[in-house]
Amino acid sequence: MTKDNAGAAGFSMNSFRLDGKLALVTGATYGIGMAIAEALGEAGARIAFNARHADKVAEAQEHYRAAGLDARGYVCDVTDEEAVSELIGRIESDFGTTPDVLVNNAGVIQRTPMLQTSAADFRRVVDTDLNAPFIVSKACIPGMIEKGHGKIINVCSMMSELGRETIAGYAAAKGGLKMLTKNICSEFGEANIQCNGIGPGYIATPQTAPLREHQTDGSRHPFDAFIVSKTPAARWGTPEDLKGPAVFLASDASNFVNGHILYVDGGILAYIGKQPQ
Ligand code: NAP
Ligand code: GCO
Repeated sequence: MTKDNAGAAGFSMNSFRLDGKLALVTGATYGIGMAIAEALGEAGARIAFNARHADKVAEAQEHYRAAGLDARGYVCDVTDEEAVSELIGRIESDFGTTPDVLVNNAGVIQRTPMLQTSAADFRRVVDTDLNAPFIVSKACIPGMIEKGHGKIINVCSMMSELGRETIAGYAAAKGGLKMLTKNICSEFGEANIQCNGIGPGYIATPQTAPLREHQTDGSRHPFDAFIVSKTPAARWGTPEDLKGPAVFLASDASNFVNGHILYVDGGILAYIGKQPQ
């Protein structure tokens, strides 16, 4: 049995370590992507990360290095197939290898009623949240096949399962990302590549800040109170809550987990919601 195919017989607590691995985390200049990159780095991986804004990439690189992590940032828009191909080439040149782990985290959202959402707006969200994970996965899979192993983690969403007003493009993209995850699982499982999703619940990041802003009278945003009532844990998640699940799915400990969406939502998807008092 090769190391890459170690099954339950090969398990030890070191199975959760990522020493010797290179992880690419897209959109990791803040938010969930930064938390996941931190976790994979703390588990021993070298980190490559990207985003669109050079100043934020530089700040994040300093953040990771100050935390003692071996990280290198790149300016790259994941919707640009040519730029992504160049990114993987630069990573291979800089690190001497291609990613063992890919986290498709970069994402955007637009909250407008569907009838006020242009086709261009819809396409822009789908381009980043669905087409880009396809593009980046396609750029990383050949290197994983050559190595005989690989881990792809797609950052899905509760909206991979549920809809909500004003986010038609986002929900459509995240639903598609769930199925892309299952398809990559199906097509590359034999190459010892595991592709799974992480489905965060409502997490306190810049992306959800508009849903948590206090009202002019000092009261909580109605959506804030709504989410707390819908969550058994009675709180918003934090990026920290995603660290353990990400390390698990990136490590040998999950070598027989494939095509699975691991929801990290405090139980929202299981709960009808607290009844009004
Ligand atoms: P965020 O705070 O808005 O951060 C998004 C990150 O992605 C930033 O680093 C951003 O940097 C980067 N990015 C955006 N578009 C990009 C592009 N085209 N190319 C490269 N980088 C890009 O979002 P978040 O809340 O951390 O969410 C991260 C992921 O988790 C997203 O896929 C989101 O859909 C998903 N998610 C979030 C929640 C939540 O409640 N927060 C829940 C479920 C799922 P630049 O803008 O500088 O490029
Ligand atoms: C929204 C939120 C959600 C979260 C997340 C939930 O407007 O409903 O932004 O979509 O980002 O995807 O899992």
